[in-house]
Amino acid sequence: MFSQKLKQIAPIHQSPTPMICVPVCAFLLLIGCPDETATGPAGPSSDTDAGLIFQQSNNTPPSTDAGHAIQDNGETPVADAGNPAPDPDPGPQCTCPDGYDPTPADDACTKTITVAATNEGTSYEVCDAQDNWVYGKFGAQYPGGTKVRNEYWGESDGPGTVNGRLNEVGIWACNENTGQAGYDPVGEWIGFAHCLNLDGKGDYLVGIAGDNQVRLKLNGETVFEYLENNTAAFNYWWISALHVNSGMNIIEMQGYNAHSVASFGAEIAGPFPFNSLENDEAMIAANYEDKIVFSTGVMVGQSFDVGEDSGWTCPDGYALNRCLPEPECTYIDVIPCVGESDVSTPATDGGTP
Ligand SMILES: [Ca+2]
Repeated sequence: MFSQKLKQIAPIHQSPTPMICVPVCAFLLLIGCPDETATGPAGPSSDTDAGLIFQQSNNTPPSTDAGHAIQDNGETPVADAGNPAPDPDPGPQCTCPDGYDPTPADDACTKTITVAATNEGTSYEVCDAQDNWVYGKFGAQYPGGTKVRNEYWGESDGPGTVNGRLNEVGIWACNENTGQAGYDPVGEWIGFAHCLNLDGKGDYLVGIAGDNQVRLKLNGETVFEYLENNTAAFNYWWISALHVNSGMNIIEMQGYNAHSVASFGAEIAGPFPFNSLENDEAMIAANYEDKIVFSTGVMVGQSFDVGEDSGWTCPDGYALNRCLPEPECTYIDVIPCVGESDVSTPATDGGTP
């Protein structure tokens, strides 16, 4: 059942805690190079987090953004009390099978089941990860294979140049002894859940990268993952496009450190008009930079929330719901309205709960 109270989004993201960027080159030289690269430390710290301007909160992006199609809070028709006009054409109504309710914009049917989340008893604080020139050195990679290399996405041929999204927003669990990002946890998926509660359907871009593996889920279902133990998971900023229906959607982003040095970065940008991100060219043309609504870069000082042996965990197919005042696990199934075959909308069925 889709409860209206879910529209109240808890302000779970506080302002980022400024981090004092401590040069770590000497430290790195002592401990050896980051894994997967034998070419030395990242050089002078060029962390520019202070220059990031993240205006978003965890709230639903304003529906009045120019240029996107989610604007269903428009004017209310003025009723003429003395001369009742015929009801305006309500447009196609969404009919749903038993157990499903129409989404707020009547664009799909959804079933949600919410159960308690398990607190694993261990909580990792988020620290700014160590920069490295190999992070994002090849730029962004889009689903169709197109690669875009520049300073924003990443472009480096050697230790003297450190840039790109993963260096900008990369984080990992703090080492409690040093107060800086450490190696641990090793061998555990950790990350964040971000809840979108939308008045209308839309498209979103997600960028993700990590040392050593990354995974992206929409409504409990994996939509992108990079599980190879090679350097590509952090040499590229991996872009995915998500179609999301109106109502509640949960995006979960996780990183996995196989060994040694760790970093994980992810960003959500949008909304963009529904079905507007159909190919690499459209995604490249979209204004990702100005539409970021979530970034790991603003999580420093907070806690990782989606873990396996730490943070919060949910049953398979359920997503950690941070729209609620307390974290809970929500299963979200989205299907087309009866009689419609909305092939443009990928199923976000998380499987039978
Ligand atoms: Ca690693």
